[in-house]
Amino acid sequence: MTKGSHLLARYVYCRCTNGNGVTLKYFIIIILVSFSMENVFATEQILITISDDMNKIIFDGRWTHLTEWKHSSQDTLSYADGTTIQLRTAHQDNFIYVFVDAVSDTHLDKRIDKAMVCIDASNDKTEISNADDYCFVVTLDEKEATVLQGGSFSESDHFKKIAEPTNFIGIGAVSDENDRYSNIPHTSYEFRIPTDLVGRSNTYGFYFGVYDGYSDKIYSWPQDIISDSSLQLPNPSSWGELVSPDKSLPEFGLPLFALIPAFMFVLYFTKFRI
Ligand SMILES: [Ca+2]
Ligand SMILES: [Ca+2]
Ligand SMILES: [Ca+2]
Repeated sequence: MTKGSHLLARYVYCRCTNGNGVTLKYFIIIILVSFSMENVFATEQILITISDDMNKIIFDGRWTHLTEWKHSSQDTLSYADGTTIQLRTAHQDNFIYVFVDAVSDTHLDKRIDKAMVCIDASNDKTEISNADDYCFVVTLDEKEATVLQGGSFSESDHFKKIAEPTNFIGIGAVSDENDRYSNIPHTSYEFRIPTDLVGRSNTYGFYFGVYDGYSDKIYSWPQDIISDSSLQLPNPSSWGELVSPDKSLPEFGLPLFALIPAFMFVLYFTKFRI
């Protein structure tokens, strides 16, 4: 069963009379799916879409042309101080593509402003990061990204820097007139994350943050994450989820669908007439 739901089977004996006055007896199996509302709705989700165009992305850290990221999911994130971030996500073949468009960050703090995208490959939401948690940190105007992998290395150090994975790309830049949301120059970041690293899943743990050096603030998703330090990565237990709804419905996985034919089969063969 998927997390947050429980499957219960109940057998009910039914003695009924049909329209012709014939008494029928049935054993009816009632399958109940009960959801833990706390688990299902406590985790925020971003829905990622499959795309045919992501392999055409030109990785320059900005909208290279007006329709470059058109065939991707869009999430508009608004913050209490008026800040807006446009997030675009898609997957194609062996990559997850993420575009963080920090529309409100018009203070161009080169080599300071940054965006970080984190994926919990198994979505096990541990309090302390583990080896399937990865964070990709891209700094404005720096050529190399920083890639971090989780693990308990010391009481305060739960991520370590690793070599850039093969085929990973992360780049930050200043937007230009091709930006879909604003003509005022601002920071934006493009990521290509290989599934060879994070695996293929319909549901990843997911977190991202945009750090603005001018205000010394981090704008994160999920938004209610409170961190001791603006640059400290929050624990995976507080991350949201990146969900691929076009592959399967996470809360109604295969086990339930597989039981429906079985239910019909049992119902048919337990029906009998006196
Ligand atoms: Ca681009
Ligand atoms: Ca994990
Ligand atoms: Ca800035």
